Amino acid sequence: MSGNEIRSKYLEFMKANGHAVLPSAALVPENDPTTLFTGSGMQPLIPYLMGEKHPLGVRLTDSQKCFRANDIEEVGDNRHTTFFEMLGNWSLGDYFKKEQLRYFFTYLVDEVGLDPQNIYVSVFAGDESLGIPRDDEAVAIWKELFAERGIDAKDVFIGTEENGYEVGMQGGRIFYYDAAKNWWSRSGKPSNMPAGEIGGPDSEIFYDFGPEHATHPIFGKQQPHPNSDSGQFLEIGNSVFIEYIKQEDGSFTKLPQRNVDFGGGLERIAAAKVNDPDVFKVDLLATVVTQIEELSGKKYADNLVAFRVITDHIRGAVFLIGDGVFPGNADQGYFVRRLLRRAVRFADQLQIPAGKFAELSQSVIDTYKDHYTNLADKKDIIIDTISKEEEQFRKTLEAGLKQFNKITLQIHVVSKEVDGKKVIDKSVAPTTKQAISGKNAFELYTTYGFPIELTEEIAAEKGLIVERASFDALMEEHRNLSRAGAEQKFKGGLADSSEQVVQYHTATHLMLAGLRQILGHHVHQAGSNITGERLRYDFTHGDKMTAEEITAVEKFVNDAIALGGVVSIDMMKKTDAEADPTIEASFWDRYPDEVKVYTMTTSDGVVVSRELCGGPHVASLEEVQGTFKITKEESSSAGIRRIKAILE
Ligand code: ALA
Repeated sequence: MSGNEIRSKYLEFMKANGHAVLPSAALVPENDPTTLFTGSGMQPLIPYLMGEKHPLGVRLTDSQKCFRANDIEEVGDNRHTTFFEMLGNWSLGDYFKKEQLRYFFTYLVDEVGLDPQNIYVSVFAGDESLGIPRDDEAVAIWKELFAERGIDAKDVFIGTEENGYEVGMQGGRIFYYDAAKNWWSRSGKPSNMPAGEIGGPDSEIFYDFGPEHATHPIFGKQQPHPNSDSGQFLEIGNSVFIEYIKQEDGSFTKLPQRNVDFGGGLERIAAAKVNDPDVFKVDLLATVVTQIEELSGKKYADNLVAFRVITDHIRGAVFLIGDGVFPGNADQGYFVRRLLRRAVRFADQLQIPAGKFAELSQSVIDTYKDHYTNLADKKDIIIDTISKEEEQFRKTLEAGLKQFNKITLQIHVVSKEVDGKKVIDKSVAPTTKQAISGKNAFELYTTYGFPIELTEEIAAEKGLIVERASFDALMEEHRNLSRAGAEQKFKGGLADSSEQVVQYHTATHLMLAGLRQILGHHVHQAGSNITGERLRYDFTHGDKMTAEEITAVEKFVNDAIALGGVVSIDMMKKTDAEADPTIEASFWDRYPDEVKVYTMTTSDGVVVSRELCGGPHVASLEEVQGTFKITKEESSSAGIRRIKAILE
C-alpha cells in the first residue's frame, strides 16, 4: 500500500463518516506571528476549535503539510523528518471520545490492515492539581474495541516516562501516563501553556515493531514501554480531546464545546503497514533514496545519515518553495537555505555530481503532485530555485571547507595518537580553547555561505565548538548595517486611496495578468508597494526578464487600458474561488472564508484579469490615465524579481 493510498483511504474513510475534506493549509501560517511554520494539523483550525463556526460544518478532515524546523538536526535517525504530512480529523463540538477512538482504530485495522495485536494505547492518568480526572471513559472504550478483536486489553499504570523504564509493560495494552505525556497543546504540558492556549488530555496509539528494534534506551538494562522513544514502539496517531482553555490565574476552564483534534503521521502509518520502522523506506521517500543510490553509486545502508538528510531536506525545500518560501537570510527563507546547503554538503560527501538536485526535486514533485497540485503548477520555479541554490553553494563549499581546515589547524585541540597518526580526541568534551572564533564563523558565513548551524555541525564532527555569542554579535551588527542601507524590503500595500494610487493599483492587477500570460503561471505576487507616482512589485520568477518580455508585458497592460472595460466585484466562498483556475491569488491561506474577486473585462469581452483582492480599484479600465512603462526589472532575492513601473 503506497503512502498516497494510505492518505486517500483515510480521507475517503473520514468522508464516508460525514467529514468534509479540506485542502491542506500552507506551510506558512496565516495571521499567526507566533510561529514561522505550520507544525500540526490543528494550527489552521484554532479559531474553530475555540468556537467560531466553520463554513464546512462540524466534522472536518485533511492531510496537513507540516514543517518542524526544530527537527532539522534530528534528521538522520529512522523516524525524524522536518516535513511530514499529518492526517487529521476534527469534531467541532460534535462527536467525542467514543466515535473518535473507534474511527481511527477501525481505519488502522480494517482499512490499512494492521494487526491489532501490534497496537498499544495510552490514556491520561489524571492530575489532581489541575482538577482533571483520569480518563476512565477512554479506557472503557479501548477495552471494548480490543475485545471486539479478541484481545483482552489490560490497563496498567506508568505515570512518568522514567517510571516506565522501571516498571515496563506489565502485560498491559492500555497505559496511563501523566500530563507530560498524555496531554496535548501547542505548547506541550499544562504548566507550559500560556493563558488563552487550548488543549486537553489525549490518547495515543503506538505500533510495536518488535523487541529487536529496541535501541534506546539500552534494551535489557531498562524496560521498554510504549511512549518511550525506545525504537520498538512508534507513535502513529494521537486523539486529543480539546475541551480546556488556560486562564490568566493558571487554572483550566472548559471551552464552549468539546472538540476532537486527531493527528496521525502518514509515513509512520505506512511504516507500520510494512512492519519496518524506517520511514525512509516508505515509498514516498524511498524513491529519492533509490535515486541517490544511483547518482552516488553508494548504498543507503552504508550511509544512512547522509541519505536521510539529503532526502528529507530536498523534500522539505520543495514543499516550502511550493508554498512561496524562497531561500533567504532571514525568517522562513533562512530555513530553506539551511536545508539546501546542508543537503549540498552531504551530497558532496557522497560524491553526487553537481547539478543533480534538479532530478531529485523532480522526483519529489512527481510523487506528490496528484495530491498537492501546487507542486505541479510551480514545478519550474521550484526546480529552478533549488538548482540555483545548489549551484551557488557548490561553488563556495570546497573553498569554505579548506578555509575551515585552516582555521581548525590554528586551534589548540586535544589530540591522541591512533595508528601513529595524530587525531582529535572526541571523547574529551570541547572547551573554549577548542572554539572556532565568532569572527571565523562569520567569515565562513559571509564569504563562503556557511550557515552558522552548518559550521557548528562540521565543528562538532571534529570535536570543536563555535563561539556563538561573538558570532551572533557580528551578525547583529551586519544586519543593522544592511538595514540602514538601501531599502531592502518594502512595506506592502497602498500608500493611500487617492485617485492616482487606485489607478496604479488597477494597473498592477493588469501587470500581474500580463506577467502570468507572458512568463508563465508560476508567477505570483511576492510583495507590492503602490504610491501615486509609481508601483513597485515583487513576483516569483527565477530569471531576468528579457527586453522582449518587458515590452510584451507593457503592451498587454496598455492594450487593456486602451480598450477600456468594466472592473466588477464578486463575493464568493474562498473554496469556490480556489477551485476556479482563472482566479489568481498569491497567498490563498491569508484570506478569510468569504473573499472578494476583482474581474477586469476589456470592451471586446475578454476577461484579462481575475484576482482576489481587498480593493479599491477604478470602476472602468479607461479611468487609468497614461502609458504604462516598466522602468526597472531587477533581482529582489533568490527566485524573486522586482519591477518598478510608472504611468507616464
Ligand atoms: N494536534 C495533535 C498532535 O499534533 C493531534 O499530535
